[in-house]
Amino acid sequence: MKLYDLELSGNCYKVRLFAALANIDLELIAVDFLAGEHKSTELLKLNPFGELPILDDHGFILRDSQAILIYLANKYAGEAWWPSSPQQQAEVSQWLFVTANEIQHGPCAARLIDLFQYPLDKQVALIKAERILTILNTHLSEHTWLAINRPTIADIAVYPYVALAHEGSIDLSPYVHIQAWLKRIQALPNYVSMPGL
Ligand SMILES: N[C@@H](CCC(=O)N[C@@H](CS)C(=O)NCC(=O)O)C(=O)O
Repeated sequence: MKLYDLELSGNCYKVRLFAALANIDLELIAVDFLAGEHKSTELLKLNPFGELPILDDHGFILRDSQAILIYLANKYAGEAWWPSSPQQQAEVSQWLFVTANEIQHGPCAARLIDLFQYPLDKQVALIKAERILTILNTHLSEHTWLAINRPTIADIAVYPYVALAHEGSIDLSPYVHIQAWLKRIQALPNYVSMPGL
């Protein structure tokens, strides 16, 4: 199974991290992002959105890191990371959508501006980041994990851009419950890191 990958991407990292935690073998295909390889004809055929990560599971092509986590967990890791009950799936899913919205437009956007000079509004990103980090911190003051009282792909999806928030000049020190949760994730068996963490 191949992952078209960028080492510095939190979206790619969450797939690498989950694969490590769930003992799933991945062949990493490093994409030359700076040279714009993700927008090449060949890669646009795999993902018309021109984004990474892209998974190729023996010819089954999948884009979007949240969709990839669901697919891998469902197919290769099962109940442990992606529960089968509708209610539990919904509880996990609501955090996957937070990743694609509030996390993406908050701490992730702040990092894209500082690290990669993306033309986004830093003030807006910081306001959005403060809102989601406050909500997350409150949730984690009462919960060990984001959903269903155990580590799931919800934690893995949300983790990277929260842990990398300092690269968008966001200080996590006021968010003590988030900090404790980051440490719990880092203590999971087979945890792997990425540059910046
Ligand atoms: N919703 C997508 C977002 C993927 C995404 O934005 N990937 C970035 C790298 S972290 C990318 O390839 N960006 C290309 C661009 O901005 O042109 C996911 O979760 O995989």
